Amino acid sequence: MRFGVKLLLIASAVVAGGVLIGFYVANLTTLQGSASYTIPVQQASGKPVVNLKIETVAAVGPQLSPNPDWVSYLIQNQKGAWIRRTVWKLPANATVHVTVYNFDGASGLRNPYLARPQGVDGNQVTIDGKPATGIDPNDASHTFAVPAYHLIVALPGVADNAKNQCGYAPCSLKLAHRTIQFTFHTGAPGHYRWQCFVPCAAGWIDGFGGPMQTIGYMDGFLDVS
Ligand SMILES: [Cu+2]
Repeated sequence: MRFGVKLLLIASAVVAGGVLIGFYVANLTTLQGSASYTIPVQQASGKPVVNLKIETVAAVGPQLSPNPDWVSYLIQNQKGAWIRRTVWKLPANATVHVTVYNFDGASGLRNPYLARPQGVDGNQVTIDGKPATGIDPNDASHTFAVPAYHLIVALPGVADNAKNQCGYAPCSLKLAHRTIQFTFHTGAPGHYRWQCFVPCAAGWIDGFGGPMQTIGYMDGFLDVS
């Protein structure tokens, strides 16, 4: 084979490989349930205020995902339904009041430092109505973290022996859960990653595969504009 032909074949193979990788990445970020959800905005003293209601579940269930056993975040839409969307459109310079209902048990944090809330008002949260500036790292079920905002909140888990635990999501508030509330502020417009840092993906290598690295489950984006 002539050198020129060989070179052309190699070049086409490299381009084809690149295109396939591109499709793979696009698939991860678009097809895996990453459609965005626009959170309704209210105004208080002329400033945008958003109420974010989310739940974290041990198993997302067949109703909400082709991967029913995956651990997941869900967001409540305006009709009160829990939907699997983790890309959230938020206004810039807004106050965001977050309520997380966690239905999952504890997995524990690898880094105990992450058990102290940071990047939220007063660097404190309320847990089941009581103010807290940290939790036992072993009790962490998931974290809500926005690295660009230096924001991290560890969510304590439901006790192993709790009655009425939720099997498959969507989980009703009548079932055993923890309620974690905090407030943070969006700044300039941008596309900010958020994610869980607890190795909560049971059955995956080191607990960090599958739902921990797929948009639409344990991570997403804040689209601030
Ligand atoms: Cu998690």
